[in-house]
Amino acid sequence: MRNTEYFTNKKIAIIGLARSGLACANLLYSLGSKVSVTDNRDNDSTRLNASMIKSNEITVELGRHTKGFIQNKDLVVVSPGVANDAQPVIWAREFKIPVISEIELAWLLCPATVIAVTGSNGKTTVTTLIGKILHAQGRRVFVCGNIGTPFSSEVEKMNERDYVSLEVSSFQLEGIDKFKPKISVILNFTRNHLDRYKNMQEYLEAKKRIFRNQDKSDYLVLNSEDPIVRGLEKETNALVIYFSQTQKLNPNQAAVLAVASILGIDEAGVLNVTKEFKGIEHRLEFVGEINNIRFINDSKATTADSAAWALKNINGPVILIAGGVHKGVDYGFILELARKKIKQAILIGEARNIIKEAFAGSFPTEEASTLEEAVSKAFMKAAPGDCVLLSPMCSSFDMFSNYEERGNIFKRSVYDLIKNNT
Ligand code: UMA
Repeated sequence: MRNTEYFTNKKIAIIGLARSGLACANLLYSLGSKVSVTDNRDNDSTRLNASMIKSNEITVELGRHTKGFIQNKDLVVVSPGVANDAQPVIWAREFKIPVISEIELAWLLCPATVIAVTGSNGKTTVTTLIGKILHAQGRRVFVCGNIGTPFSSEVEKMNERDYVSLEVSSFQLEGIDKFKPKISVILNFTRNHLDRYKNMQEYLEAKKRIFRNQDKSDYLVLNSEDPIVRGLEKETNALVIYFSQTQKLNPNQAAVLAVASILGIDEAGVLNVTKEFKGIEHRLEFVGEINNIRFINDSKATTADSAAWALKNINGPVILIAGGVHKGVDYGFILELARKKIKQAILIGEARNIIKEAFAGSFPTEEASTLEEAVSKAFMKAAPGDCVLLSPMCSSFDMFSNYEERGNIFKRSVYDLIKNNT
């Protein structure tokens, strides 16, 4: 790692004690910082994380944030799920304490070559494929970030010959200062996160921070078919490389090929990996089949755009399970496609009434109070040839800890159905 001495003896408050907060706390403690962590939830998951903190010298505040906890700190590190207008962030600004995001912290320490991938859809697939391609070339690569494993939990293991394939979200980019990837990728830009941003422009401004510090020694890989993304060429100092889908390659694979060419890897090196790639967990993941009824787990789809991608890629009538925390997006814009594909929707979570209204008159909807109940209702409505698809279009936090837990519960319910019906 580099710059480690900067953190020694610094008083640092971390906001949020989920995956990112826990990783930051343990990392900073090992660098000799005086660490404290605050989380406004006091529940099983924050208590479990508190128990995984390396030392009782790290102070933990659960169930609330207090001003005194932030006061007199040298630095505040925020978890991605903590918005810019959260009370402890406001206090930090009042006290003129610098506030950075978890990826900025890891970046400051990172000696490796960083390839950062953002966009509204496809980030996880592209980040994973870049990792696999580098690995196949015998290079050591860490695949982390928004994909699930915090950057700050991996950085201690890295050296200057290594690579990082880093999925970055707009939330993580909000709190960067010096973050400067060697290669940045922007896949696409569509409606998302309007619960956090005032409008699409504010969301785009956050995404654009991925290339804000890049210079002409760096690369920015842009989707030439996305009108908003294409236009970003004017705003960067990095060398722009465009990608577009071809008959042979879908947009994600085309983006990966562009990154590979910068890294000196030829097309064969990419195709060997993409042809073997079975996809990622919770993204259009085939779970099982009963009486020719297929079950697909697309729990990672937290936007209507992602659900639209799933619908386009599935053959046969769909029984859709959707709902969760409403992210302020308009579900109506997928209606044309949804009417062609969806036979029935089963709605769960906080957003169920909003989605029900958006879908009214297009196809029947029903509600379920748990995901298990939704799976069993969907199965009862399905006929041979149909597909039961969990593609929620919403975040998971009203009913689950994260989308992985939601996907795992879906899969478990399907496995139970298979056991009882075959
Ligand atoms: N909290 C406070 N005060 C607040 C608000 C929240 O204390 O005012 C607490 C919450 O109670 C919670 C913690 O802060 O305990 C927030 O944690 P977090 O939501 O940042 O959760 P992590 O487990 O650290 O997960 C984060 C990313 N989560 C979000 O961006 C919401 C994960 O992305 C990421 O995988 C992980 O870091 C590791 O890098 C998930 C995600 O949903 C997949 N991302 C969004 C998306 O893809 O659409 C952006």
